Amino acid sequence: MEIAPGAFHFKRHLSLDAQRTLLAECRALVEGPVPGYVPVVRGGGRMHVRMLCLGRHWNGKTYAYEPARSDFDGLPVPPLPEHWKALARDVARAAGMTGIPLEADLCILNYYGADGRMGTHQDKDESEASLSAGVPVVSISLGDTAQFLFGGLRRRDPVEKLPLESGDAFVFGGPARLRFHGVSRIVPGTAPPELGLTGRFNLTFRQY
Ligand SMILES: O=C(O)CCC(=O)C(=O)O
Repeated sequence: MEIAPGAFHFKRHLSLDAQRTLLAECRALVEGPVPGYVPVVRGGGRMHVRMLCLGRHWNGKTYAYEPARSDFDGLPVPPLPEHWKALARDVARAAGMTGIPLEADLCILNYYGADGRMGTHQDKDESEASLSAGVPVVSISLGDTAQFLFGGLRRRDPVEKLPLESGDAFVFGGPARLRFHGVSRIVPGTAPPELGLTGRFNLTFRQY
């Protein structure tokens, strides 16, 4: 469903089996040798998610990408799995983003607990070439439903509230690439029981 020019919401895009597989991979990564962590951003505030970047690390102090986590523990960023890149490419293609295909080279994986949230922001730390071409961001959600906020190109523009449920994909590219967005809250207990997940994982795939 196209919710605005360049913005698409695919409900239940991933089957339950695909969600289960992806969830196992997310868990293994976040608990792995380069673990998820709670970033402290410029100004000293702690984010309300546990984050792990793959492919390139997003530094919350500089808002720049880098190969190792210089704002946290200095560990090198884990690679972005090839089959995750393919998944992101397929979702972007399903949105009809054929003129501006996504060759993701990074993914920000966020875990939201019951009190998880993310303030509205633009994803604008990718390269000028990627942003000006409108290369899409592909977001995939697993677990508890999030109240997703999708605004306009200016912070003061009206914001639409969209529930992002487990297995949903959301794509924003082209004219929507720089729209403000965020997560106001997580709805506890809404994950499919088969997943055995409390909270929510979100993966955003981007092309630097
Ligand atoms: O969790 C979400 O659905 C949005 C995540 C997000 O805005 C981001 O990673 O920049």
